[in-house]
This record gives sequence, C-alpha cells and structure tokens, in this order.
Amino acid sequence: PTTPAALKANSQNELVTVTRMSDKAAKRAKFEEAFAKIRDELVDHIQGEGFPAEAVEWYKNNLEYNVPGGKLNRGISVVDSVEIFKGRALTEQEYFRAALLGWCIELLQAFFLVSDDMMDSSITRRGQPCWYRLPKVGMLAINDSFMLEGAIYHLIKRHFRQEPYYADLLDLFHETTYQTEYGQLVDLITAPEDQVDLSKFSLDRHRLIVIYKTAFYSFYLPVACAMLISGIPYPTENPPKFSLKGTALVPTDGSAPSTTTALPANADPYTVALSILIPLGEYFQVQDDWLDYSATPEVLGKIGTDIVDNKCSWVINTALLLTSSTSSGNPFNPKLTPARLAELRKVLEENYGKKDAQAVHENRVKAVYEELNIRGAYEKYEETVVGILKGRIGSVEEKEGGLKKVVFESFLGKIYKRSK
Ligand code: DMA
Ligand code: MG
Ligand code: MG
Ligand code: MG
Repeated sequence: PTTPAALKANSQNELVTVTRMSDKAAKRAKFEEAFAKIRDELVDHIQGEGFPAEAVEWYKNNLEYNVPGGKLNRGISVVDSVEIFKGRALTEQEYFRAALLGWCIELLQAFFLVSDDMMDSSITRRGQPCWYRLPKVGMLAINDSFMLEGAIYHLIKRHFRQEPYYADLLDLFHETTYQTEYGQLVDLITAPEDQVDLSKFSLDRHRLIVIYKTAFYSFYLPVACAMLISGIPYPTENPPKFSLKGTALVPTDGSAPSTTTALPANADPYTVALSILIPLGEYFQVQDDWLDYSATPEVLGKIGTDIVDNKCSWVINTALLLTSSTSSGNPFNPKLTPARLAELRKVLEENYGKKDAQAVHENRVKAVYEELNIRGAYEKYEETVVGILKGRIGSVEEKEGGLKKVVFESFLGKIYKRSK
C-alpha cells in the first residue's frame, strides 16, 4: 500500500489496507486477458490448417475447460518474477511474453492434471467434473492431454524462436516434464490398486515422489523461465543439478531438524534458485497431501482420493511414523499408550487403500488420523520448514542483474498456511 488510495478508514476509524485483494484480482484479470489471446492463437492455427469445425470446437472446449480455472499461482509467478528481476513495470510487449510463458506452465499443468485425474480415478477438479468423466470425453482425454502439451511448443516456437536462449527454454520445459513424469511413475507404482503394503512407504520415498512430481514444474520452472527471459545467463557448461542426498530440511526419520540454512557456496543463480524452490515445492506438495485429507471438497475444488487410492502421502507416512513399534510415543497426543498406538497401527494396516460405497474403510483411517492429532504434526512441520526456508532466502546474495530475495519471499507468501 504505497498510494493514499490504498488506505481507507474502517469502522473503528483505523486506516486499513484495501488494495491487496483488488490488486490480486486485477492482476489475475490481466493475466486472463492474455489467455484469451493465446487460446485464439491456438484455435486459429488449427482452423487455418483446414480442420473441420467440429475439431476446432473440441479443441477450444478442451483449452477452456482445463487450462484457466485454477489458482494460476505458477503462471502469474512468471510475470511477477520478471517484474522483480527487471526492477520496473513491464511494457505491454514484455508483459505479454512473460504471460505467454506463464500460460505455457499452466498448459503443462493442465496436461498433467487431465492425465493425473484419470490415473488417480478422481471425481472433481477445480469445482467441476474431471474432464475424462464427461460422457462425451472418456478416454479421448488422453489425446486431449497430449494436445495441451503440444500447444506449449507451438507457442514457444512462435514467440521465442529468434532468441539466443530458445534452446535453453525448450530444454528447460522438456527436462522438467520428464522429471515430473518419472515422479508420477514412482507415485503410481508405490500405490498399486490391489496390493496394499504399507511397508513400501517411507518419508524418504515420499520426498522423492513429491520433489519429482511437483516441485520442479511448479516452483523451479516458473522462476527459471523468468530468469531466462530477464537475461540471467543459463550456465550451459555446468548446468544446475539438484541432489536428493543431504538436502532434506526436516529429517525423514522423525528426529529433530537441523538449523542449517546454508545455500550452496559459489553457486550460479540457477543452482541457488533450485536450492530454495525445490524444498519450497516439497512443502507445497505436503500441503496438497494434508488438504487431500483435511479440507472440504467445496473449498478444495476436488474430492480427496489419497486414502482409497493407497497413496504414499505425507499424512499416512506421518501416521506410520507415530505408530511404529520403535516410536517413543506420540508428542502430538501424549495420552496415547503404546498399546493404543499398536491398535491404531492395525486399523491403518487393515483399512488403508480400500474402497467401499459407504467409505467405511476410509472413515476408519480418518478417525486414526484424528486420534493421532496429525494436525499437530502438520503445524509443527509447517513452522519448521518455513523457518528454515526464510533463513535460506535471507542469505541469498542480491546482485545487479541477478537474483532477488523477494522472488522467493512472494512465492512463500502465496502458499504459507494455504487452505486450498
Ligand atoms: C500432483 O499429484 C502431481 C501432478 C503432476 C499432477 P496429486 O495427484 O496429489 O495432485 P492432485 O491432488 O491435484 O490430484
Ligand atoms: Mg491426483
Ligand atoms: Mg496423482
Ligand atoms: Mg493430491
């Protein structure tokens, strides 16, 4: 709130900020305007190829149903980050190019979600039936998801072909897509439909899944795109690498977290970005797992399926840790005796990953989560991770034409304590 218009007296006659929501809404509206142009560009192109009206209409519906209805955090972050890197408002042309890459990430997300919902047998997404569940769509959704992905490369070619970083940009999208796909692979094979085996789960396995299936494309990709188009040179000779080993912020065996906030020494800006954004994305997917169990479908826009789908979620892994025979009690509900913890463990073993019309098995699992006070464990996890991330962001060295702390701070601000 820097302008007087941002301040208004409330009923107690105190000055309060009124711009935040409307700024956010205005930002979203402007970003959505760019979508209309991009959608028309894609639709006009296939029309120009001489495709029948029926196909053109189908593709347009696919785009409109699956691309713009989410929170748009990933897409809008590209625009926000480019503004921060450039340190000034963008020209209309600069805005459109940043927004176009933002929409490419939203297209990638739509591609993943249409297919993810089929593989997870989900019911709703963003408050409407999943695309594959529309009677006229069904398995055609597979090809529709491919077309959402194909649109990305068509757009990047048309708008960035002449840029010296064109190959880096393509490589970034390809690499990130591939990482997400092998993350999805492990997510799916760790959750076979007909053989529930909780001994396959661990917080280490969970960490691998969520970093690959979510963190790279949701957090690193938007910032790396913004860095590329803002002229921060990509280290082609020695490309940035992320290692799972030794980088967990919270130990996966339940022991106390280290207070290390150190960034990799002498690292290029892309590696520094990775070392903050990957743990940030890991935290985001822990939230997604938590909300799958704890949020109402009305707020979340989707019905949680992790328990019946036998998913290696943060919630079940935390419950397993708290009820393991080697656990030294449950600090989040100290009243539980070792005998009770053993009983709860048995309930989990017998009911997880089982579907029935009345959700009897699912509700038994949920009751165990309540009794264990997983909420307490989640709140502690959140405070710990956010504390470490803030320390790490604080130690980013800001350079002229380089990284800026506020890029990371604004990302963290968008997700901290989110409820949907
Ligand atoms: C999200 O996993 C990962 C991708 C690549 C879509 P998820 O199945 O937990 O997502 P959601 O809860 O949105 O179905
Ligand atoms: Mg899913
Ligand atoms: Mg999934
Ligand atoms: Mg989920």
